[in-house]
Amino acid sequence: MRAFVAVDLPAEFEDEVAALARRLHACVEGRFLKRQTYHVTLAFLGEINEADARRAIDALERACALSAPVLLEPKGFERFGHRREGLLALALEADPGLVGLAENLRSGLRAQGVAYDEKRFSPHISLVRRARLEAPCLPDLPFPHACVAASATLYKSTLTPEGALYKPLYTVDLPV
Ligand code: 3AM
Repeated sequence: MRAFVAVDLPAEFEDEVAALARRLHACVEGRFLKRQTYHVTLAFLGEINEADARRAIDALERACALSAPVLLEPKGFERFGHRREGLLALALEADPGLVGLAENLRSGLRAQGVAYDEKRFSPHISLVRRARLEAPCLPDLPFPHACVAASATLYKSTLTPEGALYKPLYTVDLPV
C-alpha cells in the first residue's frame, strides 16, 4: 500500500483553512483539495508492506510520546513545483514542536528500516493542485489562527482519477 504519516488538523482550524481556500476560488484555477484531505505531511513512505506499517506505527507512537506540543501557525502561501501548474499550499511556521515531531518520526523510521522520502521537512497544508494563479500575487486574505494539533496519523493513500483517497490506519494523540 501507499502510505504517509501526517499531523491532523483540529476541526476549527480545518474550518478556517476551508474558508481561506473558498476565498482563493476568485483568483486561482486548479484542483481544489477537499477539506477532509487536509493534513501536514511529516513523512511520505511510498509503497510499504504490512510489516513496514507495523514498524511505522511503532515509530509514530515513540515520536508522539516524546513530542512537545505541536503548534500549527500559518506563515503564508507557498508554491511547490511548476510555476503555472504546481501545488499551492498554506505554509506553516517551523514550530519547534512540529519540526521535532517530524525529526523524531523520521529517525524512528530510519532505526526501524522503513524508507521514506528524504526531502527536507517543509510544513504545509496542500490546498490546490495544478494551480494556475490569475493575479500576479495573491490577495491579502485572513489566515487561520494558530492552534495546537491533537493527533498524528498513519494514512493509506489510494490514487484515483479524482485524486488521492486517504484512509486513516492508526492515530496517536499528541500532548496538548
Ligand atoms: O502534504 P502534501 O499534500 O504535500 O504530495 C503528497 C502529499 O503531500 C506527498 O505525500 C502526501 C500524501 O500523498 N507525496 C506523494 N507522492 C510523493 C512522492 N513520490 C510524495 N512525497 C514525496 N514523494
